[in-house]
Formats: sequence, structure tokens, C-alpha cells
Amino acid sequence: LGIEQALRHAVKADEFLLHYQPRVDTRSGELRSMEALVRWQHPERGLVPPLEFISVAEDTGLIVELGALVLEKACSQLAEWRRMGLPLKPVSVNVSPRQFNSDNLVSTLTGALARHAIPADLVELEITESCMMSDTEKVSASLAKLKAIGVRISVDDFGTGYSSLSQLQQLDVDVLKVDRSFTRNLADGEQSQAFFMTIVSMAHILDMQVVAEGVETVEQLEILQDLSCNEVQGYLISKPVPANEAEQFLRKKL
Ligand code: G
Ligand code: G
Ligand code: MN
Ligand code: NA
Repeated sequence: LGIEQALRHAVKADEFLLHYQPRVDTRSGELRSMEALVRWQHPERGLVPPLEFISVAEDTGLIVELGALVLEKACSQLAEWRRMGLPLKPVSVNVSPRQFNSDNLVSTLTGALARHAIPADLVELEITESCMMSDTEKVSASLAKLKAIGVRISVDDFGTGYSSLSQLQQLDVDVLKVDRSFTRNLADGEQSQAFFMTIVSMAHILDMQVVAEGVETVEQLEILQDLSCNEVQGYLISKPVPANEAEQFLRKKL
């Protein structure tokens, strides 16, 4: 069976689950939110990581259905944690370009929120920089509709696309997630740090929070504290974990 066929079947059979990776305050280490990352629970191959199927899903258009499943699962998980009496934190969900440009994202999202009675500000949509910067007018209109629902918006993998500063200034986004390639370079020296600091200043001027992705060492964390980066995410804090482990983060066991 080709991967496309298998994926089509998997969407119908709902063979997906979400792992969660915490995002914490850079200084206090307190949990701020969690990123939902999809995994394919394949009956024979076990847990398949997204790198092996997201691009196929994107190319075939299956990502629209898969993305809807992911939003549904994120909202359903939040509702379950609420039933357990846990203090909730926002969950961020990755939105692919095709999903972002599809006409039914708004109805899919409002449907999932409503079915589980989840306040919109508990959901954040991560949209990659390259997707955001394609057609500024169209993107602004789409973002306005999403913001009207009340969800938060972040720019994912920032620094790997090619946004102009004027585009960035026009976009109504809440969070800038700086790509992990910039985090990796932080310990190299002054220039990398100054560069990162400039991104932080720019984001703050534009009223955006800054998240450093891929934080793996204490040294990187300490530099990011000095640079006033708001939040960090990465293996130093935790790798993405199943829902039952993520639940412990909500219980303040991070
Ligand atoms: O979880 P992992 O680090 O293996 O994720 C690899 C890539 O897959 C990342 O770029 C991530 O953004 C993407 N990804 C993970 N989950 C989803 C999802 O639900 N939807 C989309 N569109 N991309 C996802
Ligand atoms: O593109 P996006 O930012 O959504 O990618 C999330 C991906 O990054 C996931 O596949 C996740 O497993 C991975 N990731 C998360 N933290 C780290 C880290 O500290 N180092 C590395 N190398 N990858 C990470
Ligand atoms: Mn992401
Ligand atoms: Na990213």
C-alpha cells in the first residue's frame, strides 16, 4: 500500500494522537502553554513521526482533514483536563499552509471549540513564517477572521522564511517563535546573541511575545534570560510527551 493510501485510511480510521511539549516562562520556568504535535499510531509500524507524513498529507490535500482531527483532539483533550479539575493552559496547534488557506478552517475551529466548550483564548494557531508572508492581503484577511474568533496566533519557525519588516509590522500576531537554528548558534558568540536580541527588541516593539525554540542547554537558557526572551521550548525543559505525562505539567510538576 502506498503511503498516500495508507494515510487516507488512517484519517478515516482515526489512527492519530497528540503529544505535547511545554513552553515555559524563561525566568520563572512556569508553564505557559503546550504545543500539540501529531503522531500516527500505525497498527504495524508503531508511532510514526510527522516528518514522515505531514508533507504527503500537505501534497495530497489530506492535511485539511488531518488538521481538523488535530484541532478536534486538542479541544477534546482540554475538555478532559478540565473535567479532571486541572488548571488549563493554552494549547498551540500547527496549521499547515494548505489548511490555513482552506475556506473551512474558521468553521472547523469554531466547531471544535463549541463542541467542547473551550474558550478560544485557550487555543493558539502556529503558522509558519513562509506561509504568513505569501500574499499579505489575503493572509491579513484570514488572520482577521481567526483573531475575531479569539484564538491566539503565532509565527512558527521565524527567521527561516523571508518576511519583510513591513509585512511583519502589518500582521496581527501575538507570538514570534524563533527558529531553533538561532537558538543553536547562541553560544557561538556575541554576534549571534546580538542578532537574537535584535529579534526580541523588534518583536516587543510590535507587541509580540518571543519564544525560543529548540533550547537544549542551560547555557542557552541563561543567555535567553539575559536577552529578555519571554518563553522557551525545547529538550532542556521536556521533549514532546503523551497526554498523560503532559497532565503532570498542569499539576505543576515540571
Ligand atoms: O513532533 P516533531 O518535532 O517530530 O514535528 C516535526 C514537524 O511536524 C514540525 O515541523 C511540526 O511543526 C510538524 N507538525 C507536528 N504536528 C503537526 C500538526 O498537527 N500539523 C501540522 N501541519 N504540522 C505538524
Ligand atoms: O516546526 P515546529 O517548530 O513545529 O517543530 C517542532 C519540532 O521540533 C518537533 O518535531 C519537536 O520534536 C522538535 N523539537 C522540540 N524541541 C527540540 C529541541 O530542543 N531540539 C531539537 N533538535 N528539536 C526539538
Ligand atoms: Mn510548531
Ligand atoms: Na518551529
